[in-house]
Amino acid sequence: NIKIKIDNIEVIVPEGTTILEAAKKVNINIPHLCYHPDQAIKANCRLCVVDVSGSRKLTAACSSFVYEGMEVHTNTKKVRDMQKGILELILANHDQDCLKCLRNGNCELQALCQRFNISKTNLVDTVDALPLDDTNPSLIRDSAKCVKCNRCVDACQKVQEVHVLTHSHRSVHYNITPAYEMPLEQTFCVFCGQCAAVCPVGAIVEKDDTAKVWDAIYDPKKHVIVQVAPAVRVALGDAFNLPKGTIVTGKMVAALRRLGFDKIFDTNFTADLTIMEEGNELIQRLTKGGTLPMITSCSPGWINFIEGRYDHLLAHLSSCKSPQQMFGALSKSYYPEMAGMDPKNVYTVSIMPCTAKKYEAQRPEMMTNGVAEVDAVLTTRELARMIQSAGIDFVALEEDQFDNPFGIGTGAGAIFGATGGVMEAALRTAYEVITGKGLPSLNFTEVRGLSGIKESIVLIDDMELKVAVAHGLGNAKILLKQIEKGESPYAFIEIMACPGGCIGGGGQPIKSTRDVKEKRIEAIYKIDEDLPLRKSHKNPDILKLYDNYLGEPLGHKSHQLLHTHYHS
Ligand code: HC1
Repeated sequence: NIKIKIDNIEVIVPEGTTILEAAKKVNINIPHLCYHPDQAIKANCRLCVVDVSGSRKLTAACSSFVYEGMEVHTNTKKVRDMQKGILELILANHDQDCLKCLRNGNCELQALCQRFNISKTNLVDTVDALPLDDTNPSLIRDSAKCVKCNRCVDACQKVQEVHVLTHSHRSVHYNITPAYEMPLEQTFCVFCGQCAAVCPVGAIVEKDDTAKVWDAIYDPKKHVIVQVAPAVRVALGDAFNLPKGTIVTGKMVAALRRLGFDKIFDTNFTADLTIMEEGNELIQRLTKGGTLPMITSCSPGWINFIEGRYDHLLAHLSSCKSPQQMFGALSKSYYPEMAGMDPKNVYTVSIMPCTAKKYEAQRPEMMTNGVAEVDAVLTTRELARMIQSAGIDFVALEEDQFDNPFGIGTGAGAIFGATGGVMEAALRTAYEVITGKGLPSLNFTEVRGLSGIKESIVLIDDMELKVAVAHGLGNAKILLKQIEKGESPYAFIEIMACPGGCIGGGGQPIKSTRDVKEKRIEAIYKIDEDLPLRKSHKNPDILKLYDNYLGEPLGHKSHQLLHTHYHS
């Protein structure tokens, strides 16, 4: 361990700790923009400069490691003047129309300017921006707001290995952009939104669809129903300053009712339905032959990735639509039929942790009876803004419950929201369906947690089923390369585009750092543990749905409504 002094406070930290991290230990928050706790050191914004005794120059705290006896001063006049100067330069190159920005109130640059009492820059406005990129359904890039911190580039290149965002030009013309400054739509962007999740300002944000949803709610001819994804309920509370990982299911349903939705349903229900279809598809491929390993298909960022980069492996994908789209299909078929409504009057909204879900809902394959299955997708952040804009005191709300017939989700549906959850849910069902016996333990702990790739061998009667889970597209690539070489030892693979699974989705409240993800994952498994039903094939409403409408898993009607195809 190493002993240093920061602002005359003694700190003892392990060797290899940076000054910035050491300062955090004693609650000194050194200003920074490019630093992100889950990313590699970049040291390009230089805002974190500090004065180290004995050094003639100021030192970047994010990239300098502590040494025995070091004395650091974070708050001298020289340091503050330098930090203020850097901030003013950044601000001079930044669109300052904060009222129009989705990150207003949750912007790291805004917070730093407030901290340094900078209300208006005296420097000449040097914003020299590329046109706003709003050509795709998921994300908006506004280079007039970019602070060139490179966090998005890191997320796109090092974590997701998608390599769309990169640098262009030099010096004052330096920019962050896709190659040749192309709009995202024309690139291999998968719309996962991991760039937006780490952006400190409003340079990359979700496409805001809240106005569309308000219009539908106010339209007396529309019957507006909403489904909520498994991972939203463990993250929405962040937007209302609740402790990270607070489970807010009941309050969330109450808030949706107050917003004016006619019915509030649970995507966990169609997550259970996905398991019925996908589990049976796996059993069919295992017993009757079919492409193995079979890979899950519910994460649209992942689907965009395989379609764009690994289209020769498309046969490995399960043909199941995602739970969002299974819900959408039922909402325009079974639901209006049951309620005696014209499907055209049903307006279906999804609340998702994911920006790619906006893209998924607009795919031409996702139409039922000639109408879009899902009419609008809002991210968790957009839902939070709707609740705030309606003046609802979220924390004070009494808990409410989902409506029927899509209101019951089992624990297996709930855990879809965390990496490994789809695999665990599928194994709970596949084991019992194949063996006809009850599982000795429902918890497949080997596929849980934040390791990049997890694997497990499950014994089903005398069959050894080898399975793997990857989250984050960089990790997915490793498993795909094995398949390409014919060396994959697995029968079934779960892939989720976002690190941590949906709890770390690109549309979740900012920030989703590793410690926050851990809390959300804990909350997801708590929901599962506390539910009386924890296996999809035991969901009574799913069984009713098959009896009354679908027939059997993989049957004709299921194929029509719940399965899809992929293309390059
Ligand atoms: Fe997900 Fe899924 S788990 S993809 O992460 O399969 O977005 O939460 O809704 O569709 O259920 C997201 C979450 C979500 C789907 C389900």
